[in-house]
Amino acid sequence: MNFNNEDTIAAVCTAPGEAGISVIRISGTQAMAIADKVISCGGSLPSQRPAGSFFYARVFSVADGDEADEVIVLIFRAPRSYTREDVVEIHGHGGRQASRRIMDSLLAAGARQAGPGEFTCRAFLNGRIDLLQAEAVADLIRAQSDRAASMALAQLEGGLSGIVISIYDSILSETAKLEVLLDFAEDDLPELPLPEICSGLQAAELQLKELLATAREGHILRDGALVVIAGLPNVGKSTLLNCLLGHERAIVSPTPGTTRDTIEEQMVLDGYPLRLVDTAGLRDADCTIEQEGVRRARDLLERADLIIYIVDASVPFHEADDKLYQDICRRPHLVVLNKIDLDEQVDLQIFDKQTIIKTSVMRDQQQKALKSALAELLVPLGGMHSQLSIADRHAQLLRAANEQLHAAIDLLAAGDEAQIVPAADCLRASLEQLGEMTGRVYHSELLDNIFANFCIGK
Ligand SMILES: Nc1nc2c(ncn2[C@@H]2O[C@H](COP(=O)(O)OP(=O)(O)OP(=O)(O)O)[C@@H](O)[C@H]2O)c(=O)[nH]1
Ligand SMILES: [Mg+2]
Repeated sequence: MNFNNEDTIAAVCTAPGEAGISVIRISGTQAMAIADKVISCGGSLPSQRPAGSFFYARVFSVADGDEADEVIVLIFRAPRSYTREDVVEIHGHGGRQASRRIMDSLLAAGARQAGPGEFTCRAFLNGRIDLLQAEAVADLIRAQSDRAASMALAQLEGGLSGIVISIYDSILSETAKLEVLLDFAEDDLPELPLPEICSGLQAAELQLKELLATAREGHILRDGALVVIAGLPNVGKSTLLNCLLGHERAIVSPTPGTTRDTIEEQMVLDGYPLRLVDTAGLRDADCTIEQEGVRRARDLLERADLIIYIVDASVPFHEADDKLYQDICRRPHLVVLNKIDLDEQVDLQIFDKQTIIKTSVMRDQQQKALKSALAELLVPLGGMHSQLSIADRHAQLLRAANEQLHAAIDLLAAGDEAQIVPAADCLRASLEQLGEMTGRVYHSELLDNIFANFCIGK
């Protein structure tokens, strides 16, 4: 990506399409000068208006002087703006044409089209937010559910940064104590305060582990819990998918083996984003297409965060059911005993009573109980325990930081002064990993990876 941070950038910040207004933002040292070239606002120039002012204006094309749009303009002056640069925000009419005409004028007047996330990248580089907060901006925009949005907002307001900085500072202060010891000549070493340093480091290790324990929660809220509907053919899997979604997404028929491919849809249940997948009925199929469907179903079962295992109550329990259930019961799961509107034939002995919901999906019986049982199972997976949600990038860095920290504690635990140098090396490596989380330490490839996932205009 390699943004040139000297350029003055502009982009449409609102989503394209029909809407009341569209917002175009200009940021950089030339923001006011460019605004002066294209915006007419009565007697004065935009650059003469005070910070924080907003006013009615017209935007004109630099090329031919034609009017591009009738707008409201907001003035922000560095450093009191999103990017900490001079920013001019133009609120024009919605729809594609008005915003395109304004952008054409701005580009002709010397602005450069902003890349994805470039405004937020500048906010980071100019020290207004750290990297965790920058990532939270993208999380908030992309949040699929109320809970995910709350988590992102807490992170944007510095919740996660505060904890990471506090762990960083604790390790740094113990490292400083070790480094003081390194300055003493061997014979002049004071009494070694290693037990005290070790217990300071152990407290930091505990905090690190607590943070790592929220990784699953973060994954569920960001990506959605992978909920896989599985069972033998013809038990009502596709009927259940349709019922949970509230529309006829999958084909339902009395012919066993109807669903071949996996069918994935997104939904929100009780504030949790879900990736709900209907699968092919699990059996030893003769046909190669169905075999592939069954292979895909098994592959998804391996990756599922939660399995909905459906059993047909109207047929005697099948040996294949037993085998399947032995695998599934070790994972987070819910057994749905379907078709209870028919004669109940199945023997329930093998199931854990706690996890069974008896229903007739087709007849719309017990839908509420089914949904609340599902929501209850999602709580321990992504349960808002901590108001924190770490992403994969954070989890990797935390694991690496923890390994180094743990190694340092092990080295120091013996109280041997010869281990002070290697322990200090481990602690510095641990600090480096934590620094990458907040962006205290960063490299351009890291920024490219993070901001490439942003939308243009943010
Ligand atoms: N009586 C009764 N029939 C049901 C119920 N739920 C589903 N069915 C019927 O059972 C048959 C199979 O339903 P599907 O939803 O296609 O079953 P499936 O598990 O997706 O089947 P495959 O895709 O072939 O593996 C259809 O004829 C449904 O109408 C129910 O609660 N009661
Ligand atoms: Mg089906």
